Amino acid sequence: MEEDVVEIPGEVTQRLRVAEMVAVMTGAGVSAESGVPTFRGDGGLWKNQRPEQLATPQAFEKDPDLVWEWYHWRRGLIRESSPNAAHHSLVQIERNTPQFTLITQNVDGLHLTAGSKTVLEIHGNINRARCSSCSHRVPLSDETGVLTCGQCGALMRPDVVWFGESLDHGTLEASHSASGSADFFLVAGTSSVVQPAASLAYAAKEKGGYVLEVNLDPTPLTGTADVTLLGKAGEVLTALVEKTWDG
Ligand code: BJW
Ligand code: ZN
Repeated sequence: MEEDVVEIPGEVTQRLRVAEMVAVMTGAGVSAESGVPTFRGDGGLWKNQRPEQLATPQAFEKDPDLVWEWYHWRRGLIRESSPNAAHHSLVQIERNTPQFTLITQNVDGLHLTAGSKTVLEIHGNINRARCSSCSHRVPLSDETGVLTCGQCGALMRPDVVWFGESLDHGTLEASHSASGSADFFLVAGTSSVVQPAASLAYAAKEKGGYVLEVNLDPTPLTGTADVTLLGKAGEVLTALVEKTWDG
């Protein structure tokens, strides 16, 4: 059977090859080929739960057992997964670019496992817990149940950003700065509906950056992006790297 070949327009590779500053925004679609479920759309939903139902401070206040159970279950899945071709391609892009910042909404840590160096995890990391009272942080491995703080005894919570919560100020500042100065901004595997993450591509475009979107389907960003390549992130990004630097 003939394999599908992803067509990468020459304009895209040309722009990427000459870019001084590349910024990338990734979302759950980039980890989908590692077997990590996305939040929305077909095959999405973690354990049939909408993120709006469990990824909130209100849900945690009401039922910390349920929320912790959900996160322990997700962490177990993530522990079994490994980076895919999309993560590896982004490592290659970083190596080939003078200045590079990878902004990720993903909490699975797979970009760091793959070897990306400059990574801003704007929604936190599921493999850490932090105290809801004193901000003490601990790495997690195979814990179960509700966790309490070793420093002050208060409830620990996953070290992620829930709906209605502010993103870490410094991380958000760094993301704005990278987006605003990027001459090439790549948005991959995100539905581009969650703020403030979704706004960064528009900011990059306004400042004159070239915006490439990679997704299985069109998103609200598609009308604004310079080019949208529809396909699996692993396949499209592999083809992008090959065509940009290997011929
Ligand atoms: C593939 C693929 C393959 C699949 N290859 N592609 C302004 C306007 C309106 C609302 C707001 C606003 N400002 C703030 C808000 C409220 C809210 C918000 O944005 N709501 C919207 C839903 C409307 N934002 C917040 O509350 C944020 N806080 C904030 O702004 O604080 C200040 C403030 C507070 C209150 C009021 C106003 C201001 C915080 C947002 C935190 C989001 N947290 C979560 C959970 C993290 C922890 C956890 O993991 O449990 O982050 S929600 C969830 O969504 C998670 C994700 O990072 C995030 C984005 O999802 P993502 O990555 O885009 O995944 P999907 O599943 O949506 O999409 C996958 C995509 O991949 C799809 O497009 C597929 O097609 C594609 N795909 N396979 C390529 N192989
Ligand atoms: Zn504490």
